[in-house]
Amino acid sequence: MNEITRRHVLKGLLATPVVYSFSRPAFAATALRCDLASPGGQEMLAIYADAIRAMQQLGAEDPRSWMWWWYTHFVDGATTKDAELTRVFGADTTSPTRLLANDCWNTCQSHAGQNSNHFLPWHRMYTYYIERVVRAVTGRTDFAMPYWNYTSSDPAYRGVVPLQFRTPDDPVFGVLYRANRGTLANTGQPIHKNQVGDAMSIDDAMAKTAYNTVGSEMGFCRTIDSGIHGRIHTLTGNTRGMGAVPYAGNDPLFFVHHANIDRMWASWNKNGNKNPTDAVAYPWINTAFVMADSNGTRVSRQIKTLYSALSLGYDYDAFFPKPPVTPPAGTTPAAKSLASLAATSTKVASTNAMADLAAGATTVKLVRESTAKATNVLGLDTDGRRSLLVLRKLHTWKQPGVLYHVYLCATPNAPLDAASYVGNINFFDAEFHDHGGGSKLDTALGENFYSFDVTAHLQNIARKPVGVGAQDALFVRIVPGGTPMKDAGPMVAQIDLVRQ
Ligand SMILES: [Cu+2]
Repeated sequence: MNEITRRHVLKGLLATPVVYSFSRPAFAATALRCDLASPGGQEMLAIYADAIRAMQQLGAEDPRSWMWWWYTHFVDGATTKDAELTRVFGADTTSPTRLLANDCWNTCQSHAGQNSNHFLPWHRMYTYYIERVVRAVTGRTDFAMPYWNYTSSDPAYRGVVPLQFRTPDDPVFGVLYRANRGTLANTGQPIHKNQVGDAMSIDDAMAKTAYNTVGSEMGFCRTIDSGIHGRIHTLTGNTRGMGAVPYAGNDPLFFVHHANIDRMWASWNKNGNKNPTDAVAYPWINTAFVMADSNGTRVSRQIKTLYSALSLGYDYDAFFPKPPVTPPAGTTPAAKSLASLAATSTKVASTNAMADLAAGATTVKLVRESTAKATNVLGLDTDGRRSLLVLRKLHTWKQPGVLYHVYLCATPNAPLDAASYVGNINFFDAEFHDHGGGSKLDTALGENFYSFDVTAHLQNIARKPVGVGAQDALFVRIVPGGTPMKDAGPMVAQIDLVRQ
């Protein structure tokens, strides 16, 4: 810590004294998590800043320290969990706190090979327990984690990192600043400003009706995880911050971002969508995660006990509405159950080479499977099923720091216009890292894929005079939204066209 930083820390402490208190009665009423731009949210943000200042002064061996909570997500990418356990706790491997650290650290789900359905519950538990630590270290038992409303319809807030997170010299809020962010993020510009489409939209996710993946179609959990969640990470932080899993938990933006992610889940449930409860079909709902409670004790919770914010004792001041239901053109959704759709999932085309993404547009050819029926436009049929473009096995050596925009075209040089725009992908959860067990590439990446409904795109191609070529081949074009980090080496190993 340099002198200037140290002075500000001290000044900040004087401005807002931190009270360490464990004797107050537990907060009983429902805690209301608010938009951090609201008056109540601003008050909570100051408490959050006080807490981080206090937590940063505690050593990593303390389950209330900032480092403990950063490491619970993932240990500093410059070192390893084992090395940090030894550095922090010494040679004695039997102390209860060390054993707890061993159970807690590096457990973020699902960015290193775990079941992708774990993403929402693990992060709910993580945000919930750090909220309790904030209460403990500040004595503010009324604290509720405010959320960063980057999805706000107000352009002054949409995609804009709140001012308090980018004022390094502020005696109270300076602690929320991190230099390891993108320029747009730390200068208060919309982080999605250079992207095509609307990268802050969550309509795709909110329209999902299944929590988990069905056939080749992403469910709600995966759509949030690899969609808006990954986009916010990629567009706010760099390879030493929010943009990379091993550093993300060190940016105070992390928890206000995840409070908003959690609000999306609570909203999706409030809109009538159900989390899986059948432990035979979905055995992962009994999986338990371990974290430290605010008094340093070990807590273990099964996923199915994390389904309801209200039963955990908190609520939100506002929710996302259900997006208007517009069944994709050419489908007969009413007659088909999700299970039957999954059972009839058929691959009709695939790429025969991996897509190594370049600094400009990368074009890959989708070729009709020999077993697939010949139709007027590849993948377009009248059997009532939808056509999904599925991008699998994303990998990068380091975070490229940009979104990639995907287009589906009839010819390799077709214009990259709104009609051919499919959506965006990011590589937040595609960077190889090891949870400490020496896991290999395949298992470390886990279920890492995107699927986009391209039925309307194919119908659009069919309306144009594209020639006979579109019967046998289509072209996927992938374009970075900005200048990717050099030597990141992002790739998509497999792209398929699936009818489901
Ligand atoms: Cu995250």
